[in-house]
Amino acid sequence: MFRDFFWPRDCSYIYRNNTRNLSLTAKKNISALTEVNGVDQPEAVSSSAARNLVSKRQRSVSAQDLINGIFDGNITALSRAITLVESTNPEHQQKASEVISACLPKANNSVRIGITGVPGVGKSTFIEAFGKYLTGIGKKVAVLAVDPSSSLSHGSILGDKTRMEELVKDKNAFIRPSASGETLGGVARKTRETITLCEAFGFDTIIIETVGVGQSETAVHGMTDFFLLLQIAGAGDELQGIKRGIMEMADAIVINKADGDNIKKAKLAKTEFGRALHYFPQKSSGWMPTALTCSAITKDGIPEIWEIVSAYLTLTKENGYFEKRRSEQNLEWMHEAINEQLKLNFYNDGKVASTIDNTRKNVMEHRLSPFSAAQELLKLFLGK
Ligand SMILES: Nc1nc2c(ncn2[C@@H]2O[C@H](COP(=O)(O)OP(=O)(O)O)[C@@H](O)[C@H]2O)c(=O)[nH]1
Ligand SMILES: [Mg+2]
Repeated sequence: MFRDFFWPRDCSYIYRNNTRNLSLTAKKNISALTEVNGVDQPEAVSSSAARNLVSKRQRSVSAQDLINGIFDGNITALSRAITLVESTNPEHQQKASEVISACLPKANNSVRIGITGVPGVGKSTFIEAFGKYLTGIGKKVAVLAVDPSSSLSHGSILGDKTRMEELVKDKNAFIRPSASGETLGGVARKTRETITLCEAFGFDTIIIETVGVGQSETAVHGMTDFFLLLQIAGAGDELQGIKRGIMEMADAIVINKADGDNIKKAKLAKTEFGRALHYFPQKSSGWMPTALTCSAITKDGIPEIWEIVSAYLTLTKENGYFEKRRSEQNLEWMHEAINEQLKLNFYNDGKVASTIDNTRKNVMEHRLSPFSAAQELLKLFLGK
């Protein structure tokens, strides 16, 4: 089991605080390990040993050490690198980008599967069953999530850990709670970089869950090879209430909870979805999306889902779509990174920050058109 799962979302603070305490004590030339106030120092701890420890710890987070650690299969190094990716500290970001650059050449050998569906449909339970099946056939599985709301809900995956009891204990699986962030763009960037790190580490199957709200499906679709929509059989009119765009993105629709009394309804739903899928325009991958049923509880239908993913991989690797799409995704990644950075620079600009509240007020009170307001702020930012 990888410890990462049980750690607080940002475990780096533990590390930082420890290091800071040690540095202080070392500087004051008191013996080390005074992290707990009120606990007497053991006489035997020498200050030189403390200094030694501090320097070791500091060295252990150099970009090169993290890179070596990731390539050596050290899960702590992977977790720390992900924490750097998630950090907003510019120094951390610099280090993260060094690690990512080194990881990129090793990071393409995988299948990335996106999973979406409304809350309650069984995504977490499904990922547990599917993930266990995959590690059972020798795969190394990393589970990540894109959840732009997670700063409020403290991470959907973390909240769901009881649904992934077996996978959490599996030495060939790694589950990382979603990155927090205010913008979907920011969260998506962090997730993409985390994918790179996980792949360089040696995970060959990356599962990315989306909470199924807002635009997170589009973001996850944009970073995966295969997109799976989970559904449950409803009251008969299955297609009601499903966003057309999501159906269009799906490479497979899986009707979950096909167990007990529900089997018959699930089969009917599968037929209805299968028929509906035929009305969508042909995909540029050449793949014909399919509808299936499964039960994440009884595990019925789980192997068949992997068969479908495998068939998709065979087809798209043969016809060149797989590589082409990944290249396109890389370009998209670059553009998104530019957009994100420009936005960040704009909103963090001193002149913009000191004016924007007033400009917002003028726009809200109809004294200034939104377009002119944007132009004014951009002029300030660009210095023109
Ligand atoms: N009967 C049945 N219940 C399921 C199945 N999959 C999930 N559930 C139940 O559905 C509820 C929601 O599941 P969860 O995995 O948390 O859904 P999520 O919100 O999409 O992640 C839980 O009570 C699960 O036990 C299934 O295949 N069959
Ligand atoms: Mg869940």
